[in-house]
Amino acid sequence: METMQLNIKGMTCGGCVKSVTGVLHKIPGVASVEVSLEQNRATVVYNPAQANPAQFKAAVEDAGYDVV
Ligand SMILES: [Cu+2]
Repeated sequence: METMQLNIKGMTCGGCVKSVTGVLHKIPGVASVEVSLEQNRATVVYNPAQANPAQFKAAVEDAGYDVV
């Protein structure tokens, strides 16, 4: 397992945290997701054989947020 952090722009409330968490969790190979609204950050634990950071960025952007 590997851990990576995404800096996310555009989250304003608990609903945003939920949707970001949800889209990241849906990606096969993602083991855990922790999203901090205060820090504008998502911490993703994933299996690098199944998932890669480019997918995380795309999923968050598809949900309507920016990855910086
Ligand atoms: Cu929101």
